[in-house]
Amino acid sequence: MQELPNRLMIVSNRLPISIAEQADGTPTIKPASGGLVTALDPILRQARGTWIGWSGTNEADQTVDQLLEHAANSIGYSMHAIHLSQEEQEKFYLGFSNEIIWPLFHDLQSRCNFDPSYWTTYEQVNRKYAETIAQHYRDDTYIWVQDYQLINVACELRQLGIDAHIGFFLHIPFPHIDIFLKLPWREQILNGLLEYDLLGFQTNRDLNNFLICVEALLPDVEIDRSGEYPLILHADRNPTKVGFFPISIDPQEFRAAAHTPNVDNLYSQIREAFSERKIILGVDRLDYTKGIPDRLQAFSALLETYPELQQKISLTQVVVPSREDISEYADLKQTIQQLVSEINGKYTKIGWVPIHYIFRSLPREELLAYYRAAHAALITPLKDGMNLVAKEYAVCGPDDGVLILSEFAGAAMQLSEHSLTVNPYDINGTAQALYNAVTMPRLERIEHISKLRHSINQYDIYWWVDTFLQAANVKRSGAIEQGSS
Ligand code: ADQ
Repeated sequence: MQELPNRLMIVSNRLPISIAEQADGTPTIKPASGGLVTALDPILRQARGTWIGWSGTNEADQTVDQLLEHAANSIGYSMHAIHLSQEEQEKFYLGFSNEIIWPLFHDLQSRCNFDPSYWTTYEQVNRKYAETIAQHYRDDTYIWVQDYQLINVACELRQLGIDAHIGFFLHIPFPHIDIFLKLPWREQILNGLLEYDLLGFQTNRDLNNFLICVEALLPDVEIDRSGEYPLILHADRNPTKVGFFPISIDPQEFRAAAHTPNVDNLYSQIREAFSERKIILGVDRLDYTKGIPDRLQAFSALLETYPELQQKISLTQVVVPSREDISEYADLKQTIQQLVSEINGKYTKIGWVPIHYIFRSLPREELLAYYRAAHAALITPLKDGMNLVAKEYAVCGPDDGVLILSEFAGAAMQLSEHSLTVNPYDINGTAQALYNAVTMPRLERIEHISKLRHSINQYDIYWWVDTFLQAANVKRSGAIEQGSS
């Protein structure tokens, strides 16, 4: 019987920290918050865990390594930084990851820049991650790699002769075969994924898309569908187990954080500022997948079609700056600004501005206060792996709030029955859903949101971690159970 791993190593593009400067200019480490970190924290502590990722700084920086070493005691697990040169950041992160995989996997192939030099750097940086993993890996470690920037890590590890148990979770969608076929490195990406022992997707749709691509492009593999999870069998390597594990949030933590005196205060200020008006809320990273321009147009169509709603409703759109070094993102920022000013220019009346546009990362308390104040959330990505904002609003929003959700968000697979689902490309259909949201009887709204909360309580972030690790045959304690494949 082989020796079974009992340590856990998480590998992600970025480490769950940021480096900030103290008043005297010396750098210090701030632990990041967020669902993934919160859920993995206790497990990493129990399992004498390690987290490997890019620190966010340029090149090798000894200070970062020293800071991380010191932080290990207070954080409870160790962290090791990958250092990336400027060129690597450009070609691996902005290039292959965010100008090829990101748009293609979100069905937006026209936004891809298939620059051949990106692939070489992607391979090279994935090798760098693998080399750092190899330095800190022991025979009893389970390695769990996160997301699309690191697809090739298992392949690089195998080339280094590491025969570890390795799992991978894809946070973004997996596209339909007609789209995937456009990728010049399609076989390499599929073969890279098949070096993992367990592959997790957000939804059944993503999983099926992946299996169809495997069947079409890799005729030498077989798929065994007889067990709980499909198993991809190869002639010359370990089988790959595949499943879908919809990611979630910690609803208890969100509810508690949304009901502190500070948030109460901010909530009252928002509600007072908007007086009796209905508040519709959009919250997104700056990204063309989030459907922000189409959403603004839908709001404009609502005001046009139902003029009686003018002065009675406002859209608050929060956009968090992201990836502005890529021209597509800088262009999107312009488009959004232009649309906001056109719509506001057309409809604003004394004491009423239709769209409140916030372009910055809000402090968490303010974001939670907006969730609480909003009568409806308008979440209309053109495509999204999951979309956690939808779950956060359902949990923190008012007891009679309404969730309007794109049918192309992974979250719709779980939440569509109790939300108003829309095709985000359908401007008039989305406007109509908005009208339905603000005219829906209160009891109906209460019933729907309580069902959404029930589902999110049941399938929370801890359920996600547990289910994935169980599929990997890893117990919460970090020990791999006997018989893992
Ligand atoms: P993202 O594309 O970043 O994540 P999302 O799931 O909506 O999208 O998560 C955004 C997170 O940022 C939320 O937790 C939200 O609270 C936070 N946030 C949003 N606006 C903020 C603001 N103004 N200030 C501070 N924080 C803010 C990717 C995939 C998603 C998938 C997640 C997790 O694209 O589809 O759901 O990973 O797997």
